[in-house]
Amino acid sequence: MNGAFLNKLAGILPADALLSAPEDCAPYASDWTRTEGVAEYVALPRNTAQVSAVLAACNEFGVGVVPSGGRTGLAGGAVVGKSQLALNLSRLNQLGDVSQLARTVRVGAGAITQAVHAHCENAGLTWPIDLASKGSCQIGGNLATNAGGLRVIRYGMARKWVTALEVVTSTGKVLELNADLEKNNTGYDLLQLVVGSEGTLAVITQATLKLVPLAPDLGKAVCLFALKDLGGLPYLFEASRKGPFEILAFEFFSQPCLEAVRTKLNRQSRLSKEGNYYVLLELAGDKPREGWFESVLAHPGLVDAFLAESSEDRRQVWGLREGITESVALTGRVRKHDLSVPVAKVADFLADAEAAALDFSAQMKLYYFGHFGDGSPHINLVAPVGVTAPEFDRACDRYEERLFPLLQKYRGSISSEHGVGLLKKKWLSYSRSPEELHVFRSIKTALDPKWILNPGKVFDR
Ligand code: 2HG
Ligand code: ZN
Repeated sequence: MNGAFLNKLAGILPADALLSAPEDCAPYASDWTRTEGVAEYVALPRNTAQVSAVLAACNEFGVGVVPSGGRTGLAGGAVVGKSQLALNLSRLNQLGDVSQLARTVRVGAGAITQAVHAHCENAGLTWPIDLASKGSCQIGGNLATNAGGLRVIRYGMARKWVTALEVVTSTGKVLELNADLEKNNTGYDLLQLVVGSEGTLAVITQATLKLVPLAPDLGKAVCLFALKDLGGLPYLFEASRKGPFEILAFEFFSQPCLEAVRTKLNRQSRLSKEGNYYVLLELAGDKPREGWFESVLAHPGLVDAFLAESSEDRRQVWGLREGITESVALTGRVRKHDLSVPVAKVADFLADAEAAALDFSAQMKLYYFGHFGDGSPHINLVAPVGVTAPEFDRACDRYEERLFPLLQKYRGSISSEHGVGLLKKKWLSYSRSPEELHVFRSIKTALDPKWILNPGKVFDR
């Protein structure tokens, strides 16, 4: 890295806020995808003024800068490339007072999501974005990637739950976007443009989050269903929608996922019969009407059900779903996909995706799970024991050449929630037209004329 640039950085940041020892920098080079990165220098600013000065310096010297938070991303969005500066926002972790009147809280980009939940709980409120990675991920990253999570069916994605952002542009200008207004109909919505832009348009430094009352535990129930086949999934979803009750989550997973959670994490299901697929239905409000379970279970595609009403039982059932990512990672080399198709088509799409994988069944195994109710299935491809990494990677590449055209046929999206980052970039044209990508590039150039912000992520120049 250029000496004059480094001297400038050293004048902006105190010594403990600029890391250069390889062992200190290494953890900041990548994310949960473990994609190889190279962080030679890591800036750890404490406040917005420092972020602004660092970005102005990067812009002046044309140095690429990779913003990051908890680095829990699953698309390689925080992976640092050669000669790029890692800009980690973890130290901007202030938690402001909760406003009961406005039902908001102002927090720093580096505030850990779970810490925000705990902070707001004291006031009987919560930020309703619930993610399996909540113990490590940070608000800035949640917003920069428009995170989804486990209760999108009830609350939507992260972008719905923010009323103001403080951001720093590529040239170091600090902008306050939207100033906490509930209604603001004055031209382009710059706040929403930054949300989901994966650090390519501006760096988020603070956010005002919208809160909701904590859902009362009373009356909350979690049901785990075992299903014989994929056809049971849309049936059960429709039956649940007719409840009548409020659906807080409608998640699904396949038998290999349950098997992985059992063997790797030693978590057991309380069902007495096995299925090929499982559904976790969380509901609140009114209980299902008399006889609802019996009538649903009479369907030939449903095998068994377990109703968890105590908080311990509910925790156990959620533990099966929440343990999948970790246990699959312990099973073998993984390639991840978070896809999106119209909810009415998820089961058909999965059947086709499974058929397309038959030729590669010796080199890779399919693990399905995810957010059925949002039309958002995750397909994790996993290397069986004895298959080498190059064999597995080749099979995945060939499978993807079938999977993505199939997805396009279903008018789906290559990423429902993890984002494009580095790893999905080559598939972006399956979800976005050349005309859209042209607009993307014009917006990028307008906000980041030298293309220094998270270079090489989402799309290329
Ligand atoms: C989830 O739904 C996350 O648990 C992670 O989006 C998905 O590991 C994955 O592929
Ligand atoms: Zn997910």
